[in-house]
Amino acid sequence: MDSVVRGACPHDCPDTCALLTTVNHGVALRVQGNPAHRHTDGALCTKVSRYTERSYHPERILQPLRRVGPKGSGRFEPVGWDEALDGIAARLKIIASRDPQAILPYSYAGTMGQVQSEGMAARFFHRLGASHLDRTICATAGGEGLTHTLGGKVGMKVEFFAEAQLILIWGSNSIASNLHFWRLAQQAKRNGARLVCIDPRRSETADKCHEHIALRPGTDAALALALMHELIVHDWLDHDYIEQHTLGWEGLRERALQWPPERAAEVCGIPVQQITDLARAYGTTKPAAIRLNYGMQRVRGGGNAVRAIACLPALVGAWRHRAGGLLLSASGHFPVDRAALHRPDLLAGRTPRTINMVTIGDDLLRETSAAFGPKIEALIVYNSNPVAVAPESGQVVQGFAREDLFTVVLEHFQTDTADLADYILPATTQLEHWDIHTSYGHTDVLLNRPAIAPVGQARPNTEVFRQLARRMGFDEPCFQDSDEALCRTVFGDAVDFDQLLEHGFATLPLPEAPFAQGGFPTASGRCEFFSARLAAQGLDGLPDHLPNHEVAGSSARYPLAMISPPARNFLNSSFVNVKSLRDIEGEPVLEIHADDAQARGIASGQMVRIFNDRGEYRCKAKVSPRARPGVVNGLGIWWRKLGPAGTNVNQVTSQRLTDLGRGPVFYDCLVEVAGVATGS
Ligand SMILES: Nc1nc2c(c(=O)[nH]1)N[C@H]1C(S)=C(S)[C@@H](COP(=O)(O)OP(=O)(O)OC[C@H]3O[C@@H](n4cnc5c(=O)[nH]c(N)nc54)[C@H](O)[C@@H]3O)O[C@H]1N2
Ligand SMILES: Nc1nc2c(c(=O)[nH]1)N[C@H]1C(S)=C(S)[C@@H](COP(=O)(O)OP(=O)(O)OC[C@H]3O[C@@H](n4cnc5c(=O)[nH]c(N)nc54)[C@H](O)[C@@H]3O)O[C@H]1N2
Ligand SMILES: [Mo]
Repeated sequence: MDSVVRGACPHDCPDTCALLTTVNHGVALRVQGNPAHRHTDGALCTKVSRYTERSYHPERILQPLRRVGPKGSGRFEPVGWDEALDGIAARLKIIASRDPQAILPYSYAGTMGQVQSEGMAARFFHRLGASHLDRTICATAGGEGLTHTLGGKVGMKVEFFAEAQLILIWGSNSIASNLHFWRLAQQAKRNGARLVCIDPRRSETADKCHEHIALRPGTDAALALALMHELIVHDWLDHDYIEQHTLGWEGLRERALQWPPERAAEVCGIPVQQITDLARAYGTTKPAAIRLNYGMQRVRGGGNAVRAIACLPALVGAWRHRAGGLLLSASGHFPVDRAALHRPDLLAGRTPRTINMVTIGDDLLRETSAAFGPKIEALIVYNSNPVAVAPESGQVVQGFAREDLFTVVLEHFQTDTADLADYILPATTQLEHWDIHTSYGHTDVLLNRPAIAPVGQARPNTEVFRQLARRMGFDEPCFQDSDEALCRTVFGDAVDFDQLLEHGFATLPLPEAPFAQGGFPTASGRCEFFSARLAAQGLDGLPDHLPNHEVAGSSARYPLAMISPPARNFLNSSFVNVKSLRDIEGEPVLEIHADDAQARGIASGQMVRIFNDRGEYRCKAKVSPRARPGVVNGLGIWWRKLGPAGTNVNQVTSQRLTDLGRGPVFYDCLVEVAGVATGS
């Protein structure tokens, strides 16, 4: 008899879908979207509808492995769990006895579950006194920009986009990376809404919008300031809203008046009329909604760009309507009890140094010094594939290849990172463990119950840290908590756990139009155009356009700007090894505009070198109108070992940081491209 188990999609995507897994005699037959969950609406993306292919993949790691050959040789031998855990604990103890800060966790959002991400792991590393990891690789520039302006990662309720009359899809390829939002946008379109896509790449989403504004990467703040200029000049302003619910209007007004559309058009590389038309539409259409996404903040000025854009809805009073305003991330709405879950009290007064995950390449190569602290001697990697996803991979690989570095990787698969491990520990997939999920694209809590027993000898991340804690002699009772108990701890009494057990999801009780009467969660309670907090740090109190670190046209040797947004059928570097999905993507490609291709004698299908001072990678060129002149698109994120020359796009990206949030600048990168003669 088949049974159906309620769960949640674990992947790093704004949609966080509710899943139904059909199980027969302990075997998961299929995974579907839960029709009872409104946002999922019974539909899944191609990737996750094949989740059972991932769980039962023939190449899944199903037992602990220990390195035998030299680092990176790829030679491992199977070991029992006890032997592996004893070996790891023994090594960590020796390092910790000198300085626990020489041990570093490295994790991101392989699973977004509150329990299998940092639930037990944070307790373990706090108790150990390991270095903190600054988890910046995706969203901190925009997150900080938003928080300085609106007070948190808060915004419109996503369902009301369906009622908007104008939607700006800004720095988001929604069809690829936010499919359930796209369904709402289409509903709005059918009701007469106008859709505008703001993106240097002519994405699948841009194809389906009424208008596409193909600005240069990293110029969004200039566009936003010019829109403000037009709102002011034409008096398309909601004076009452500005007066009642904002802070710093006079300063912002003065700043925006320095940005006539002609100036922004020059910076953005777009026609003046596109700006003036967009300003008119935004200033005169009600309700107007902005779906901002993280694609536009992976550049030097990403934080300021988000600040500038986040000012727009207040200027026109868009927040008054439930279908007006802006959504970048909804995650700030969730009342997660981090103190109870992560137990920072286990630090017991110690204040370990912090390592930024973006600069792991450089940091693994640093020696002990007063400024840096101890050399990194051990890395515990879980829920992440840094060798493929972190910038400037030449450095990252060199760091991971250090013979004296002790690396443990908890994984489903033999990733590029696992290749460089000392121990690989088999992790359970979402079908095999408990978890509880927040979302950054909607405001429902989802519970994930295990549908099947762990495959092979796989264990949940939590269990690995529980077992390591015991071997390290950490005897606090919190290391005994079961996964179900951890699930209950995440929200405490703030969410009815019995309802989650019964239905699989619960909707947070939030107002339909959160800022219709102001009430922003900032210090002033207003939308802060001017940030006293930033000014106190010696930074600009007002948002501004900050040019890229690597401005297009500034280098004769590297004249092309490169962005590297995700391929539709992968999720960052996850799923690259699922053959049916890899077959759809084909092989790594670089999209290049016909003019740029012609100037270099490059034809579609030809192998090219993409290079700068940081390195070089190779893939096939695709001459395509999806690329604008001067900008090439290296779709990501392939596993290095599956690429033609054993590298991927991050071979050329840089470890420089954003203006706010210490984030990465993946899309702020100059390169040159050249054809490779066949046979070379
Ligand atoms: N299918 C799929 N879905 C995913 C992911 C995936 O890898 N695959 N990744 C997930 C993750 S981790 C995240 S963070 C989100 C990311 O999803 P998004 O936040 O949507 O970000 P990106 O996909 O990085 O970029 C979105 C668009 O921004 C454009 N862009 C690049 N530079 C600029 C710029 O300077 N200005 C503007 N306006 N646009 C720019 C890119 O061309 C791209 O089309 O998606 C999640 N969903
Ligand atoms: N050039 C370029 N680089 C980028 C980006 C880009 O757009 N361009 N995007 C950036 C962004 S937005 C992000 S978020 C990062 C993403 O970087 P990562 O968070 O590292 O994401 P993934 O590459 O998906 O790797 C996640 C790994 O976790 C594993 N995993 C999944 N679930 C579990 C589990 O339950 N337990 C354990 N132990 N492992 C698990 C998966 O098998 C997978 O190998 O990449 C960044 N890198
Ligand atoms: Mo991300």
